[in-house]
Amino acid sequence: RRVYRAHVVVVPYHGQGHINPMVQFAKRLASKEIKITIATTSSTAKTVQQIFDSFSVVSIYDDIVEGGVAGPGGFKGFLDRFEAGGLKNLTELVAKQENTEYPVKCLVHDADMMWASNVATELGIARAAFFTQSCAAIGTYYPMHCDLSGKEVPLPAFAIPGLPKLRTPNLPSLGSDTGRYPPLIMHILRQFDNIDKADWVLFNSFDMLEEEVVKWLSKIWRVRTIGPTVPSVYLDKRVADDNDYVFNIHKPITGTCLDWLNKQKIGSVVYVSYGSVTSLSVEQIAEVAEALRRSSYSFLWVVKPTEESMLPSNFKEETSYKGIVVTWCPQLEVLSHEAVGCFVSHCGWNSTMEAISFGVPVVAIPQFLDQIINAHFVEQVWKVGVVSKADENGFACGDELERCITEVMEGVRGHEIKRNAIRWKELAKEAISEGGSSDMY
Ligand code: BUP
Repeated sequence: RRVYRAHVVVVPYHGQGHINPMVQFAKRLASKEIKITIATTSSTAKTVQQIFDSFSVVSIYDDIVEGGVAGPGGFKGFLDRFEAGGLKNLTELVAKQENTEYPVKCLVHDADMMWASNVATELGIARAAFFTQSCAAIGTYYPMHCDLSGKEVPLPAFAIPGLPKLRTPNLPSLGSDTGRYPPLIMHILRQFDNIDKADWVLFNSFDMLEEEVVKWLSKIWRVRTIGPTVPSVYLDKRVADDNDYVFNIHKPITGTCLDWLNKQKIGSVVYVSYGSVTSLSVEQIAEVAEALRRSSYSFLWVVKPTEESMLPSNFKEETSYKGIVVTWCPQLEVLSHEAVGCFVSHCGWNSTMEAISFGVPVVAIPQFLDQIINAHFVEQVWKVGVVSKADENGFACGDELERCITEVMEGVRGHEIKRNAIRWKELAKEAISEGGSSDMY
């Protein structure tokens, strides 16, 4: 019979970019004799349970609260239903454990679901808020929240200590996009509503990676960096059998691109992905296609199923001698494959951390929100890649993308970038290893 030190309930938000970091963290906790219950939506619960049969995974929402964002009230209506249902069901779940051998000692909740902290307060248990964005991105949003809620702003967003001075184009795209994303932006800023009461504030990052920002945020909250949250098998190999990842919360993936990668030369492939959220326009797709057609390197390009029909006619046939286009790939296996030479990435935080963890140089093609500041760090702070410059249409043209790919793949700069990428990979491994800065919990 297993004996545990404590029982922790982990409450991830059900989006693709949120599940993995929190489930991976749960695995790390479980390896330290902590009993884990994961509470999530019914379909995510099913996927997570299939992959991780050692956890208790419970559903606290019917899928996913009547109609999701397409239901009554749009995004805001969905969030309100989500919150009301979550509060009730999570309270019941935790309360039910009270007289068992392992009552719940702590809630680890996605910072996106700040209402979960009210459950902890009401039931008198500890709580940790988990951010799935970088310390720097959160550090730039926080003063905006203070500003809106009339609190004293700890420091202006433009002067995070120890960082190169950030200019407006490097900041998360709040200012320029308020018209386009108001409910989303307000949702992001709500993450801070009662953050001051959190017992811990967790980040999927590591101290060395964001040293000065971590120091600054640690003066405001009890910050703990716990990343990178990639499976142990890829880094320190300390957690037994830790090689699974929820690659796609919607469907299982097939392995065809790995067979193709196995046939490519070391460091010869450009891996291109705009992530699971961004949808490209026909014009953008044409520019990426042009860059890949002209580049002297092979490519593996992930497009959305909806984008496939937007590819230039005959593109797949004409480039089949050097590249493949897929609608999903097992990104960790791809990034850790020796054939991959660089990652053309939208720089979502998971993708950025994964590139850092595997020492893969980046061509950054940020689209919005925190991707902008992540891309800035990639080029200016960690020096592991270059940011492609947008033209008057707001995206990188084929020439520019091709130039960036060449810059990262070859020459003196490419060599330096590769060296830096390998150094960060080693530091990431050190952070997560026993006694490392991300192992202190
Ligand atoms: Br696309 C894709 N395969 O083809 P996001 C993503 N992933 O394994 P991020 C795959 O999904 P945003 C694919 O490794 C990451 O851990 C990927 O991807 C994996 O996250 C996870 O959504 C989520 O692209 O971007 O990079 O944080 O900010 O857009 O959510």
